[in-house]
Amino acid sequence: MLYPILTESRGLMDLSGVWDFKLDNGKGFEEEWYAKPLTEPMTMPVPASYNDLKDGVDFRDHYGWVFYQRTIAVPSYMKEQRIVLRMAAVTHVAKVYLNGALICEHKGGFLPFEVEIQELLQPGENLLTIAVDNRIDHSTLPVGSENGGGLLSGMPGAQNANTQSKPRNNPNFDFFNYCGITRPVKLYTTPKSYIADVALVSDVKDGDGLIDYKVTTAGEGQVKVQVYDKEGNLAAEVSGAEGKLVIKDVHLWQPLHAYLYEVKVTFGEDVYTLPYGVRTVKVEGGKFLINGEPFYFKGYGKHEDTYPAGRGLNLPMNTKDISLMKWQGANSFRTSHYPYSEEMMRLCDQEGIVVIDETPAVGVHLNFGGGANFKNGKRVNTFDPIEEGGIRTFEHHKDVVRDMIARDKNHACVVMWSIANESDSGSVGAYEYFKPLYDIARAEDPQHRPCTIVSVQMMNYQDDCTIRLSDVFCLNRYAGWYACGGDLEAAEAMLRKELEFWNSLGKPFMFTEYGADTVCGLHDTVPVMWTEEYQVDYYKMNHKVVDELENFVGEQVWNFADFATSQGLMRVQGNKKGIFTRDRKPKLAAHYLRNRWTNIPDFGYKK
Ligand code: GCB
Repeated sequence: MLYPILTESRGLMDLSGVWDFKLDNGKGFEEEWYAKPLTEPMTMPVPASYNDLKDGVDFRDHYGWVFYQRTIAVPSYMKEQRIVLRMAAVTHVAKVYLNGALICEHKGGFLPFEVEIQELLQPGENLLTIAVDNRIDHSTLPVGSENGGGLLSGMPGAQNANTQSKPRNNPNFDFFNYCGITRPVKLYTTPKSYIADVALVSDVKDGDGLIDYKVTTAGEGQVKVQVYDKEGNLAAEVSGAEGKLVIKDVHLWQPLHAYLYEVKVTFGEDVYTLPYGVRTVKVEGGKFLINGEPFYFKGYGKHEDTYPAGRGLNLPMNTKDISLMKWQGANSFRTSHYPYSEEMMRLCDQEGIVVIDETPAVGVHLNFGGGANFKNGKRVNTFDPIEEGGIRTFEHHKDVVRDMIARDKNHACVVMWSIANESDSGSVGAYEYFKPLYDIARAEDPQHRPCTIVSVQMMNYQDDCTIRLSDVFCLNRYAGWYACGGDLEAAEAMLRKELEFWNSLGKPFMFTEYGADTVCGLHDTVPVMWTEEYQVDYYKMNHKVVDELENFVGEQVWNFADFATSQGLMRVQGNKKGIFTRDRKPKLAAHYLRNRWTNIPDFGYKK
């Protein structure tokens, strides 16, 4: 799916701004709130998560539908155009109404969807309503617990469904269930015959860039593709909907040294341009190769999480985060635990930041941390048949893998797909659940990037189905925190034993998470858990181990910054594993990592 842009043939209108807003009181649909102006609406900015924007616990923790509304009018000179309404992300379910009629529905809170509206618009003002549902359960991604406490259910004090004062979301994941219209809503136009999609795959031979391209179109016309370099010189040109472009003496896109060409596609009257970096990605033996050189990932698992926008698009913070990463010598991050905004992906292309792109499949694990899940008194395993209470995410999971790749396939920054985070990948039925998802990812990605599942720490890691499926083993490991917390010596022995196993498998492996909660400003002369000193010692111990292992190709710390979560005994106003605070001030470990990472090359660290 193409990102909406302004070109010589395409118009673009951003509907960002202050919309009318109302929480559903249970009667919104019955009373058809979408058919007329909302009565006594609140103000609400779009894009943003609504939760932190008005005060009161009932507002923040609202369960169910909300209604957003505004009017739109489209200039009459656009009448002959195709007019598309595009929502970049609505979390988690959307029903879109125009003048009271339902015009589209969408499930999944982190990927775009669109609908043609030129035939539906009335002259003058039109009433646009977007109803948004934030409920999560065993059929949604991310997954919500249906039994109460969610991820924290194994912990003392957690409520189960029967003792909760009212229905609420119980995330089976460790981040706040921010929701609303979190990314821009836009109107764009195209000529009636238009470019629907572009797919690019590059290779490099004898210093030249070879780009296989495919343009999907609707209607009548001839396709022409031109590639311009940074100075605006024509570097390649070819006709036809499919074929090969050759760029002589190509400038490669390199980590932290981005170079983007502009690919200009013309089809009849329609013109679409996209920035494109030429680079190759390959896994060979125990190495992760970018442009044929062994790359070492240094960086983070992140969140789209800022105050008070929640998961709402925050362009200044995206820029600041990349600046902080560069200050530290980091070169990469993972879009934990959902696809990030298109604006962030485009920024990473421009800034040379390497990205592991992750679906919103988090919480596909009904027995997390040994916590059991029951139906009719019988223990239910994650991948048991649906009738017996097993997870119901499979069909939706296929959609999000497909849609993420459809959206992000041309980004140079994306070097690997993460199909899920910390699912129940060691249990019976996991292979059968995940194998088809890897197959889809491998078939849908024209660039055939490596695929992975980010795996959870478990006792029986030898049973992890990702061993059979992943191109790179991505491990989330907390030796010295959740395991052997406070005893770094024991943690070191435990970690070394496990990592030697992964090293012996002959494929590259890396940390996609490791970390220790740290309250900024808490210090001690002895490294005690939660202090800034402990966080530094925790990382030093982990690095001692991973530096010994030749197939270990990267360290992504958990987390870049402190972030909001549900409440629980292990969370102090959120998760405190950030190397930066939520407002991006460095903890002690930020300086330690800066020193380490500026001394580790991006390429050739593991000989
Ligand atoms: C994990 C999860 C992440 C949590 C983290 C933690 O393994 O993938 O979402 O936030 O642990 O801090 O517990």
